[in-house]
Amino acid sequence: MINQASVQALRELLQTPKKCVIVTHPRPDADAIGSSLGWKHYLEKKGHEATFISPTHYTANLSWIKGSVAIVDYEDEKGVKIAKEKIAAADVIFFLDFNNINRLEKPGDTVAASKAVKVMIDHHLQPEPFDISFSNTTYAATCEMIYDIIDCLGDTDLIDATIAENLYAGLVADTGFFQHPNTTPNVHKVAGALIAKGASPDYVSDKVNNIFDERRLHYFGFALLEKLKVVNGGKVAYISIGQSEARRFNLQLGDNEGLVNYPFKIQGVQVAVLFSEEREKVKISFRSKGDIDMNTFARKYFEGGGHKNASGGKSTIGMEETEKKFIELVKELF
Ligand SMILES: [Mn+2]
Repeated sequence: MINQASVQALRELLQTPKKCVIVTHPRPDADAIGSSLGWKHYLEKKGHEATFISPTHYTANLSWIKGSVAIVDYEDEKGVKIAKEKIAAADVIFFLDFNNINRLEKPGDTVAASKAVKVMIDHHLQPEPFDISFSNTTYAATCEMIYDIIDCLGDTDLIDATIAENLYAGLVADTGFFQHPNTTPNVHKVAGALIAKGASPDYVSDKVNNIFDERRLHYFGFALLEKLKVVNGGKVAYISIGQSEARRFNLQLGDNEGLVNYPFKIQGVQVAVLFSEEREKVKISFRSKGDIDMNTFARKYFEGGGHKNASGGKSTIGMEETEKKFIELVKELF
């Protein structure tokens, strides 16, 4: 499953101690942070220097992940300075859990200009070319790929409880606690290996899952009671959150995480969507069951994309018009 030519190239590249930088996508999730920290800890064990730079802040509910204190935050003044130094000195830059340098936002230009060898490890569609690429959409999580790459390099002995926990976090998050269709035999194989290496499934699942404060749970209650609409004969459900509602509940980065999945609790719902109004656009999250392709739908109509069952998009025609456009176009999916 892992590209063996890329493994060989990586093995040669890492034969002597290297200065490594790891970057991931903005507003990183558990897979982005778990894979980046797991890979950082592995590289350090191999005698390399490794710095993990997050292009933006990450949500406080991920700060339990071991090693997160060392994350260099590019949205932080001190972080930018350190990041620029590390990028300038880097021999290798690893791109984890995304596959397009343009997505990096603020550090994008500095990273793109670097002469370092660029290595991408990611499971999303439509990658751009890198010096060394590990791109495979059959993987559920970048964390799962990291495990298999370490395995291909013959180094599973180096996976300690910290690395195991880092990787397990992304694995449970990106498979929805082993409930999404991407939960393959390999996912369970890797999960089993990580538990054997010291990852605690109850601890990690509790940390990933039970992260609300009272305000946020009330917000979900409000969204489900007042804002949920079911259309298309019960097959499609969506929730739209306006800016005034976001203010009312004092919404913070990451507060909408997971809300889009709740409509699937209704039997028969096959497409669930969250519209959230921002200053100049409406941000959209698309989710689907089975063969319904939200990646193509988001690309075609809402300037976005992602995976078949989970993708994102945006719209600049306002909330009301966006909802209308969506209700009309979503019929095509059935
Ligand atoms: Mn991922």
